Amino acid sequence: MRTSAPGLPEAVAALTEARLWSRFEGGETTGSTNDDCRVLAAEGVPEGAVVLALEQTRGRGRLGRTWESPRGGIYLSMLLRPAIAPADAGPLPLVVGLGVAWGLESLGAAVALKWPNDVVAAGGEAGARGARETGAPTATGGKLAGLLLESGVEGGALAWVVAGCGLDVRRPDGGGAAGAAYLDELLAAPVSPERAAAALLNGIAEAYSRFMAHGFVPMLEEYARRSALAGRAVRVSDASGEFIAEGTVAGVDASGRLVLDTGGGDVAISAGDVTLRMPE
Ligand code: BT5
Repeated sequence: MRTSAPGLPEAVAALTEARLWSRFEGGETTGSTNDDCRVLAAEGVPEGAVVLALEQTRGRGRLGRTWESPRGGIYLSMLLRPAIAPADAGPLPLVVGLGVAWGLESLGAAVALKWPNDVVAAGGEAGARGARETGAPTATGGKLAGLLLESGVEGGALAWVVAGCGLDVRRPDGGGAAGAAYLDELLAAPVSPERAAAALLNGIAEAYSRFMAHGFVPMLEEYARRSALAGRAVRVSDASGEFIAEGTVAGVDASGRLVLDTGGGDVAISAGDVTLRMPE
């Protein structure tokens, strides 16, 4: 299943400072690093294993969607075994997202977080202005990275979490995925996929260890500062595209839920897809 490119796991291991990551696997091409990492989870491998690939043939997004995974990106999945109750795991995707943001910032990229699981190029005021002028439906920058967290519960406890991250590093020939952004285009100089992976792993380890030590509440401000949605008018829909709610984003709460001011009171949403409403 995995074809080994000598060097990818070793190269990333050598560049990664965080001690959380204890085992590096993978290679050039695989189906899905999340699938490979889930095998490790089922085998009882301890927390801290990382599976890497330079290309995926069956990259998965959420809800059965596809993650386009050509050469030029980096695809990685991390095995975590947080000793927390399943009910307390809500903030984990946001924690990992914040770690990805820190990692990308350490490389010099300006990024923002789009609840629940997207890391986008920072749009900022210029992006919002551009969207108003062109009538474009989104005022955030393009999607730079996506996260897919999967977990298993055994005997009422969270037994494993596989956190998968796909990062667009270099635009592939042919233009790339619709609405995607590419790390190289945000940086003064190109970065290797190995270095990008190590930066992500360092950032995620820092965010995860802070979360495990102190919980999500002390991280809320760091998250809010990078929010691509704060104050924006949005619509949230469920997996089948059915309307859940719309309103102005007030923030995220201690459980990682998106809080919307609907005009008739606040609602907190734990899962869904967010689209920005057209500026009026
Ligand atoms: C995600 O899903 O954003 C989660 C993506 C997780 C991918 C990683 S790669 C390593 C690990 N192994 C896997 O098999 N998966 C994980 P979602 O929010 O459902 O977004 C999917 C949508 O993003 C698609 O429907 C497209 O619209 C868009 N998309 C697909 N490929 C993209 C890309 N390379 N860059 C930017 N946007 C993309």
